[in-house]
Amino acid sequence: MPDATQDPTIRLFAFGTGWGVPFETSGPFPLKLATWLRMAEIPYEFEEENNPSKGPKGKVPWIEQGTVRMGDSSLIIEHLAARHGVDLDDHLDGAQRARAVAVQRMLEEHFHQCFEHQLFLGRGGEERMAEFASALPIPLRWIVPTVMKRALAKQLHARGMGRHAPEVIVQQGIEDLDALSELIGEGPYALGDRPSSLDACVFGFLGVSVYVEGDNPLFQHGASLENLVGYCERMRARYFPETLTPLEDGESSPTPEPSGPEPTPRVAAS
Ligand SMILES: N[C@@H](CCC(=O)N[C@@H](CS)C(=O)NCC(=O)O)C(=O)O
Repeated sequence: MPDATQDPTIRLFAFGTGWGVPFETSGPFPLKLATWLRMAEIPYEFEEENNPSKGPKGKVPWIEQGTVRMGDSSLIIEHLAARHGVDLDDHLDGAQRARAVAVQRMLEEHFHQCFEHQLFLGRGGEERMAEFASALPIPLRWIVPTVMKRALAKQLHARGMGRHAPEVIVQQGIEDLDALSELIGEGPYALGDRPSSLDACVFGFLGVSVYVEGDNPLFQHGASLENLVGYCERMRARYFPETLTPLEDGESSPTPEPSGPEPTPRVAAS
């Protein structure tokens, strides 16, 4: 096995966060990668970068580590898993692995389009775009919203999703979330009792959906699915504990969840 202990620290480049998402990034693929790194206990430094075109694939996330520059969350995970000798899936059987591929494709190839559409072109999209742009220097702050919205609409149209009416896009996203809710059930993880790499992907997408503030119908639907919110809270408590509000003096400890090994923490209002 290669010795990765002397490797320089991984720098993870991705969009920053916003609209109530309590993690360092509000991008699903970046949150997927950050989650996987935490699950694999590989340290990284987060670098906010709101210009994906600087990355090797023109998308976020990407990593830099010494002379290595690499884009695409799945390829990065594959590379780091080999380099660090990590296998989060060694306990899975064939059917679980097949289910993982199907769920990952649903989220990354289909739900992602509904998500992006609603994030910036759906209800509340103008406000979220303005919040995103407010982190940029002038004159980019004035130019980027129009350019980004146009590029996103063009991309979604080319892929077919953007040709549907907004209500159809919302409905299809809701169907994905409902399917995920059925598949996960009480979990406690995406494939049962133990976490696997699929959890990085599932949490990447849910973590940037269920905490979104406002009255967008897709994100509100996610927030209404109790088992998915419970799942996010478990993942958050286990892998992103710094995002939880510490208990005040005299407050009682968190109540353990009957179905899962992790406690349900009291969370910050986000
Ligand atoms: N297959 C890529 C997808 C990355 C991706 O779509 N990233 C989005 C943000 S979550 C992005 O960079 N969008 C900006 C753009 O397309 O210009 C991965 O797994 O990393």
